[in-house]
Amino acid sequence: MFKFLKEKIGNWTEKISKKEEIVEEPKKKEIKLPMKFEPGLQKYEPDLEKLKEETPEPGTESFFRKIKTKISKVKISEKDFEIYSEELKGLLLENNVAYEVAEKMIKELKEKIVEKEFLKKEIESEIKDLFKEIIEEILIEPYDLAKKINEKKEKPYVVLFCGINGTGKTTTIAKIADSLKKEKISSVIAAADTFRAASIEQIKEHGEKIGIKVISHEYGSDPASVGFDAIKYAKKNLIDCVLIDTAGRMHTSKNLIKEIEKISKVTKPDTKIFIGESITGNDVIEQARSFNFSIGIDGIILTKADIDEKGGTALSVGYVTKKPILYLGTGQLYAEIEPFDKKRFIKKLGL
Ligand SMILES: Nc1nc2c(ncn2[C@@H]2O[C@H](COP(=O)(O)OP(=O)(O)O)[C@@H](O)[C@H]2O)c(=O)[nH]1
Ligand SMILES: [Mg+2]
Repeated sequence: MFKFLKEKIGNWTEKISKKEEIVEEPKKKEIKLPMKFEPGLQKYEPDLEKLKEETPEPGTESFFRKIKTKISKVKISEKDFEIYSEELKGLLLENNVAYEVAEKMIKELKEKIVEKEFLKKEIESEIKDLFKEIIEEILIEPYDLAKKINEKKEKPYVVLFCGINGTGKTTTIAKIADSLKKEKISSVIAAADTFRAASIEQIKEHGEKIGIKVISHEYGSDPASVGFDAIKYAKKNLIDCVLIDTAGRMHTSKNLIKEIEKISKVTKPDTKIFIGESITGNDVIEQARSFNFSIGIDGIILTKADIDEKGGTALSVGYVTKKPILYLGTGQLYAEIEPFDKKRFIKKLGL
């Protein structure tokens, strides 16, 4: 994904290290005073004449002991940093890192490297490590959904999914229901997308395939009451978890946002998950921000990570909303969802 970064830091540090090189001064040679024996005084005293002969002029090569292994150090000046950080910022933006996140990363990198000395041979790996550190701090540690469900005493645990059309909500809900089932957590799906044509059939088909009950009403009916009925069904049948699918709404549409606010009010979810596409970059950040503003999201799932070559969305969306990324969708099959793992993600970025 972020392979460009690896290359960038490589040729960036190469340029810097060519530009400025501090060769550490070798230690001053200890000068031993030549002594002469003065018979009259019966003692040794410094032979000042010999000393003058032996002492080379300051600045000549032999004045300092020449050490064989030169220690080359590199210092990155603020001016150097400004030039290369502009390039780096451009690259981050091109790779779907949001502007404010790119700025923060560069500011932190600046604090960590400007006017600091690095060993020339280690500068590349050190900058990469510092960059990794910054990314690790930006990403919020995800919580474990199955653990949360198991920990809730009064079942069912209610999960509300939101996001705009076509991002993969319905597919992801089926994936999650399937993986919970494998962990011996029972669930029921609420087909609360009563708006989009064929949405109820689509979720019912998934339900049949994975063996999960789907509660549905008619098209055009109130989605909040579908959610409410699914919760009632779960209570009655001792089902651990209710997964509420909703219609994809544009985050800019006031009416549809009002509708999801109502669903949220009626079903009182234990967790609200925003689903976005990792390939959409800045748009997904705006969507997450506005859902977070209207219903307050708790976590994020980014779908289509299998076709995302950039990787910057994951970095930005969590930072902007201050909410963790819980899973990455990595394909269309039920098993193609993986818990978000910070270390693995950073490795995938090529750092
Ligand atoms: N490649 C890929 N496709 C996905 C992923 N998740 C969902 N999709 C596809 O995205 C399309 C829209 O998915 P859907 O679940 O109907 O989106 P919804 O409108 O948000 O409910 C479908 O064709 C899915 O198969 C994913 O992780 N990777
Ligand atoms: Mg859907």
